[in-house]
Amino acid sequence: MEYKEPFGVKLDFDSGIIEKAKKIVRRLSDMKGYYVNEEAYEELLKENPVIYEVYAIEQEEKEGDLNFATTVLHPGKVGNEFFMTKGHYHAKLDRAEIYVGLKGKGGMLLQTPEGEARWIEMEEGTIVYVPPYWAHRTINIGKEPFIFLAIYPADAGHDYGTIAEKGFSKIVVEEENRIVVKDNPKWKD
Ligand code: M6P
Ligand code: ZN
Repeated sequence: MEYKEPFGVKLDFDSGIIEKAKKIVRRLSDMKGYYVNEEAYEELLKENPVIYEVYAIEQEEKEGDLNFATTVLHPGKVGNEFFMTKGHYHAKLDRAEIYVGLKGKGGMLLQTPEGEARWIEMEEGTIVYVPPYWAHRTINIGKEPFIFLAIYPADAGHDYGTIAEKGFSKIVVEEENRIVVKDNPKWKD
């Protein structure tokens, strides 16, 4: 039997950076079609801000193993819709995930394949259980970076296509200084 080598790595709670992790940067230009207000999207595209960074320590896609990653989701809005991650189902749909809020104010939108949605607010110390089959997207509803840790099966995989095509049934926007979760006018059933 060949055993893998255990290891410890340092997570900087302030910046969200995990040492030795693979860094993924997602800019606005990576998210065409994701936000409802296309005019606001095109306008902000002139600046093409970084929406979020992911610091991931990933293993081979094998059953039983675990990956983990932090995400630093920056504050901002496209029109009145808060900055968010792409969101995904797991390629292996029945794989679950755990999120731990580290910093800032945000939340998670979850959705079943039938489009039934849930919104769970997150802050430092909030642990969110993402059950099997639920798509998940995080959203920054604050004025500071929203930082969280995610732990997920190494063989879960990411299915971005379904969300890219159909979106989530709900969107999270600011209306009269309030955070409102409402029906997505572009949601394709
Ligand atoms: C979490 C995990 C990662 C994911 C990241 C960004 O850290 O769920 O697997 O990649 O968030 O979210 P997305 O992949 O939807 O852009
Ligand atoms: Zn996931």
